[in-house]
Amino acid sequence: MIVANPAGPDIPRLSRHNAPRELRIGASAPQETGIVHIGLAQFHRAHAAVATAQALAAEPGPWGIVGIAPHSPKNVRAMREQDFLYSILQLTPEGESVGIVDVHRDALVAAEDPQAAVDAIAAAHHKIVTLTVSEVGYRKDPERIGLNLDDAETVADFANKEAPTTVIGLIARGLERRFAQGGAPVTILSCDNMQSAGTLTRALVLEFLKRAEASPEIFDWIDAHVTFPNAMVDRIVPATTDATRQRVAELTGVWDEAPVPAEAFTMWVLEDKFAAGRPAWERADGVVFSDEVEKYEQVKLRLLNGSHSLISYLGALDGRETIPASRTQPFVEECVRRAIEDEFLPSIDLPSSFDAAAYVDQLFIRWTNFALGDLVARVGSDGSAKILQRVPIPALRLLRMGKMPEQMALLVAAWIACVCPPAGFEPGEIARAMVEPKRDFLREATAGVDLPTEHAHAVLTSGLFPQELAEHDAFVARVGELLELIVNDGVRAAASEALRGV
Ligand code: CS2
Repeated sequence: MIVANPAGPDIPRLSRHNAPRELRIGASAPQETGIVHIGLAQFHRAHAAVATAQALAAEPGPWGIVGIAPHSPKNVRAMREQDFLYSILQLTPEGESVGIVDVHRDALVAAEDPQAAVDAIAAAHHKIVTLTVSEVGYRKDPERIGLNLDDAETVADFANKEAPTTVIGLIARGLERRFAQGGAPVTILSCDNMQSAGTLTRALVLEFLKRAEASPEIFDWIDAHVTFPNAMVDRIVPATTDATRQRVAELTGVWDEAPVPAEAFTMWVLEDKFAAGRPAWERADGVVFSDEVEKYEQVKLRLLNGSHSLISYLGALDGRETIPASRTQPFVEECVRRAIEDEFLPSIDLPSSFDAAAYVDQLFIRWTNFALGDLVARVGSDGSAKILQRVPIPALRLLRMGKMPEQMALLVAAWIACVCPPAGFEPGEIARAMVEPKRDFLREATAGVDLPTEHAHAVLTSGLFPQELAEHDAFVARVGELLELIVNDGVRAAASEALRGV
């Protein structure tokens, strides 16, 4: 097909026939599918899909992937039009390179055809269901390891056998059908930035089935034949822009509507607990099988993701559009270093022989990737769900010792200033570009409140945060003071105050 390329002459649409062979990453998958992946955005396409292509080059197997997008048709449509191929545009300070991934064999949108999604999860030849649905997708209760029962769609799904709308609902219904069809073993592999991601997913699925009054035998079957390994997944992947598409077209000579920009770094640490086999992922770049995955999750969720949030909210309020532009401001770097050394690192149970200093050095280099140009607004999006994975544990650890987690308080204050600004405060267009599903909820929780200190109190006690943090008067007051400084004197004044301590 010839597609009008907005920035140049017409060039052919990427397809299996015209994809330059020498650009293929790893091997193409066979027609036979063995993996269902839920969440067809950037993370999976630049990570597990790439690892699968490389594993297939080392050891062929029935590991084609069926991609399921929960709601967005964008990548599904684009990939369908190009035989499911797409490119990875790797962007580093040293230069750029492009590779083409060819492991997907089908793709669908669950919201358009929930039955097809449930069928795919239930099919006996699918041996692994992988997930990258982001923190928000789990609809977890902020307090306990369980479903958020205030979430109307989750509750509606308990009675909705035919067309579940939530991800946990889809998996639970898929497992129910699978059990009814003979109960072939399967692995559910969460690849999201959640602590104990596999254990959590299992708890959510089991709670869903209980509340949906599933037949008692299914629980024994899940115990014996369904595994939920924990995993830590890491590769920074910004959103695709027209510039990404244009550059890929220049490098490949074909038009890819859905390429993924990515850094070079890639890491996947996972538990080897697979119920029905797996690709030879250990043969792919950056993959490690380990019994210490939960420790690696702590490392990544706090040192990388937690710092990322701080860089993002401070940067947005300072008018910095990208992560490298923010991270290279000396006041941001200083806050992040203090957060890492005083608050995150002491809260982590490090994996054995893990070189934390080298990891942190590498993080600062990764965050300085101007070529990648990761946006502050991307990282700052969905903060209400992300912060819960990154802030409460290190904050509460210090508070219980009678110390103030200054940088965690600053992070929360800056987040509030960005996504739920106190009356009269304008956080700027970078903060306004952050997607925050709880914006309306936060606006209601703070309606009629005047002072920034009261505003912070209203946010922290709105039910979004765990009770122990929300009821910690000194922490709530400190967030309020820092928010007041942001509003009156700017984010740099608040950062200086947090660096000085109370
Ligand atoms: C980021 C992550 O969105 C965020 O908050 O911290 O997407 C981060 O880029 C990835 O986890 C890197 O592996």
